[in-house]
Amino acid sequence: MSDSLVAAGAAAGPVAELALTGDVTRPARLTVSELLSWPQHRAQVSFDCSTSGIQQHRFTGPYLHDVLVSAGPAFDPARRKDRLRFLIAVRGADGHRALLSWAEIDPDFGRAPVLLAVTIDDTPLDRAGPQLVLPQDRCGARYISGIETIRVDGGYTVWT
Ligand SMILES: Nc1nc2c(c(=O)[nH]1)N[C@H]1C(S)=C(S)[C@@H](COP(=O)(O)O)O[C@H]1N2
Ligand SMILES: [Mo]
Repeated sequence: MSDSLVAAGAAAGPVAELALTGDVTRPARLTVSELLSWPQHRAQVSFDCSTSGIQQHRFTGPYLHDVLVSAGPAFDPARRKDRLRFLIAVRGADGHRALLSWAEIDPDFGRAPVLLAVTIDDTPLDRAGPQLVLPQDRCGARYISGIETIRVDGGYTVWT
């Protein structure tokens, strides 16, 4: 990249960082450009918003499942039953939050092709931060943008 483009990027503001935390052996802080190191997938989606109506977008990015597996979730990957109590809590910089279950995105269970998008409609999300993309959702509310934190949780407090 040319020096002028680097300078333009810097002038437009700092890049966002996503914190990957919770019951994982390798917690991480990831920028959008670091999310490009996982295999990239495309999704063309349509979702309904109660305030703005139907929206259609194209997203690219890694599977959420691939990124979370890299962080080393605290279960035995060989034992399918062990994964069923795990939750994934996603929070945007504005405080908007939603939960997924681990089983929802696990290839052995719900197999939902959820993306951690790095582009929306060909626009990079480096400064805004990644966006959750759930092609299986009819409603847009879980398409959390500007993701700041993803916490993998073994549900230890839920089951007490
Ligand atoms: N961070 C964040 N992401 C969010 C929301 C929000 O309030 N904060 N709203 C959700 C809702 S309700 C919808 S329908 C989609 C699209 O909303 P938008 O058109 O406001 O982007 O984004 C979702 N992602
Ligand atoms: Mo919405």
